[in-house]
Amino acid sequence: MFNLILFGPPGSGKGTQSEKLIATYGLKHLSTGDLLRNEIAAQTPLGLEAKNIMDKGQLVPDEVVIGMISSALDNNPDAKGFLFDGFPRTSAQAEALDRLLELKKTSIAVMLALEVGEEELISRLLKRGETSGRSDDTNETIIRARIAEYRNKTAAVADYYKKFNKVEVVKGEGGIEDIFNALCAQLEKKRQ
Ligand code: B4P
Repeated sequence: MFNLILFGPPGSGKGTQSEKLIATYGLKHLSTGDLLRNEIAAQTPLGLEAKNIMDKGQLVPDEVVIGMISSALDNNPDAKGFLFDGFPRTSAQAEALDRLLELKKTSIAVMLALEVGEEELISRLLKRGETSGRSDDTNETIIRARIAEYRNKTAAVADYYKKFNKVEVVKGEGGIEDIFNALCAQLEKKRQ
């Protein structure tokens, strides 16, 4: 089993690059952002609670997202590997993920970390907000709050995986195809 984390701030291209990586490597895509938006669309109690938090640009509680990932792992026993997109976003989530994977006798092979400047992130997300219908993309104050959450709570997750020598940094600015090729080159190194 080959499991990878695609990491980076909001708007760094995680969702965009995940689509291409899963198509190439046949991995199961697990995006906590998508799972939460599915709950919102279905108007479940979890979705209603999550929408309030996401509309403020804050992170949803750890136990909620860890529970969603745990179920998703159980529901995909035949996956040949997972691509985690937008998860883990806190140190507690990272530790929980390690435990869940250990139960399945597997682990994270690599974290690919996309680096993008703050003004580029804001401009990308505002542009997506013009068409996406995502309420967290239309307001610059909310976008800045999401980036602050990333700096305060999520950036440290990379330090956690650095301890195990699992982090590869890739520049996330430029053409989508060029960034994809750079991600694949790092991924291939870890598959050997
Ligand atoms: P996510 O759904 O994870 O969304 P995101 O980080 O905002 O976006 P992503 O990084 O995937 O977007 P992409 O760059 O592909 O999270 C949303 C919210 O859900 C969070 O704020 C939080 O509240 C909650 N949440 C999710 N997971 C959680 C967790 N684990 N714990 C707690 N809360 C959680 O795309 C951005 C735009 O850039 C697109 O329009 C794309 O077309 C464009 N783009 C991509 N690459 C480009 C390039 N190279 N050049 C120009 N534009 C590019």
